[in-house]
Amino acid sequence: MGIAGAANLVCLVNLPRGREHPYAPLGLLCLAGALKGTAFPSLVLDFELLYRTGKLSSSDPNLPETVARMAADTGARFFGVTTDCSSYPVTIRFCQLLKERNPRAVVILGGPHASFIGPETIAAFPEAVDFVVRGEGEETLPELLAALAAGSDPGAVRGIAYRADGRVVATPPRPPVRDLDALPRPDFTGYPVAELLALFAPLGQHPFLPVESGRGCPKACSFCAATRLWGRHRARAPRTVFDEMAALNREHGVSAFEVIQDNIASDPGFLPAFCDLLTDAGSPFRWSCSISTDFLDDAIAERMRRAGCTGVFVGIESGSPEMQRLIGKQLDLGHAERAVRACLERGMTVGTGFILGFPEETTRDLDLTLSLATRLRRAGAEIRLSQLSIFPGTPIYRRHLGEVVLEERYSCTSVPLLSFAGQRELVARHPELFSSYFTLPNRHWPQVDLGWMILFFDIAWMYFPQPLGNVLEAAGPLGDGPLDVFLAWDRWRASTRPDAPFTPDFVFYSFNDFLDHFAAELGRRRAERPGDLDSPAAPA
Ligand code: B12
Repeated sequence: MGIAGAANLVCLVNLPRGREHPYAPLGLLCLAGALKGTAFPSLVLDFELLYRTGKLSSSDPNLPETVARMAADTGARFFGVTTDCSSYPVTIRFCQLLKERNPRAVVILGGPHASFIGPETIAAFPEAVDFVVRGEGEETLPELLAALAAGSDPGAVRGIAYRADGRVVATPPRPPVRDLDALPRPDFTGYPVAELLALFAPLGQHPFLPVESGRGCPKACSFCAATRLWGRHRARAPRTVFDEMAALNREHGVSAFEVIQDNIASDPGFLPAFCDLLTDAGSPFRWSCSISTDFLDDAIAERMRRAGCTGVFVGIESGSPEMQRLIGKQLDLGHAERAVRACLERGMTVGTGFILGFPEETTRDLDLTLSLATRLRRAGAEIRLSQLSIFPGTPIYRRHLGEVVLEERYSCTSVPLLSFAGQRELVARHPELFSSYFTLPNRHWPQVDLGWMILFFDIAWMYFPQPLGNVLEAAGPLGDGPLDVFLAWDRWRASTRPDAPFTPDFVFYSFNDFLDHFAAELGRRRAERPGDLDSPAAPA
């Protein structure tokens, strides 16, 4: 790190999160690209990578202090920290500790979480955070740094929040970057790419890097902040994306990519042209992407496969047409199911995301979601169930923030890797900042623990998809859906293992016992209602 200690050094910080895959912090690398050649040299300090490579230990009781010391030791004058919901408490703690060590440090937050709660963050933690940048940072950050270095009024910089004369000020929003192709490439030069790529082999995964295809999404779903974060959706030119892949391939030997955008088909013209470009070049890369099923059919799936696409992620969210309408996603669920199958039939992996816990969701909606997920799992898709998280910047946050409750266990999208003394009190005091740690009660459901429900289905779908399917087939004629099966499991757990730990291992190792218990229960219920039912298959 030759530039450490240089005047005007900007340290771009990614705090450790304990993610499921190794990931390059693309947003910070974009900022490094934007600062290249300016008066503000930057370095990306990726604590997630240090954690994954064993250079930081999550069992270090002083991990927040260690991380703050390492950041302070760079000698940087400016610190730009990227934020998301699950790392926000530790982000605040990190900034406090950094400022204690180096009171002259200028701390700037940005990213999808802080963007929506800039003034609130600065008002709550004036000792820790100096500026919050809203939305895209490539133009705002260099402008802000230039204003600070020149000692001029940052009030002229659009898209920031800060404190002036004891008041919190938010400047007018900055319009979205008009031409994404004109942005500098993400700068990987100071980043230890080889170390990151070496992490994939032990996980049995193909090493990949992220490339952006564009920003934003034409939809405005009630739970998602993407549309509000990025403003108008914009695509990059297929050729720019292809050239970036080719350059990363030349420079780092990587031949697989995750194409980053909430929905690669946001601009309907991009995807066909991108596929053709790759196919004409001999499909040199493997790639995956997120796509809305609206845009996915046999023809486009075939085009994607030929172009090297090996996997897609689709957010379906709910199996209920009524919920599709209420959350504003408006998917045609029959089409969604066919779209998933079109990809699976072509050998692609398909990850499907579902959300449980919308405030209006009834038990019937929930059953429809769990049934659809079970069908897709049996067809070969991977299922990711999430508890509804309340993100700042979303309609759900605006409507329901006043109703959230802090359960004993945090909401499962926000289990922090780093905890520190006083974290729970900090979270409890600021639902407006840490909303994703809270739960939104649902009036229509029985009192169920969503954490257990998600753990139950995760394990069942991962390891027991066939037996679970058989159970559902056997329970169906008795009027039971997947929710009833979970409730039966939950009763069985409460009566036989009331102190069971909340762990995947517990669900896994007790699953066969539950199946035996449930088969016996179904047998009893059938016997009580002879003649009502055809002779049903016993669950295997
Ligand atoms: C890839 C991805 C992931 C990857 C990891 C990403 C990574 N780099 O480490 C994985 C799959 C692991 C992941 C996981 C999760 N993710 Co995610 N993920 C994304 C996704 C699709 C792309 C991120 C990206 O690279 N964007 C492109 C770069 C260029 O954008 P950027 O990072 O936002 O940076 C720009 C600006 O935000 C800003 N900026 C960012 N940081 C900073 C810092 C400073 C100082 C400044 C000035 C500016 C600035 O400038 C950058 C350039 O313009 C985004 C959606 C999206 N389209 O961005 C969601 C997104 C970030 N994820 C989200 C969520 C909720 C999650 C999960 C919690 C989901 C879950 N169900 O568990 C988990 C978190 C797990 C964990 N423990 O951390 C939300 C975050 C919402 C929030 N309020 O925090 C997003 C926005 C999706 C959404 N539509 O809501 N995710």
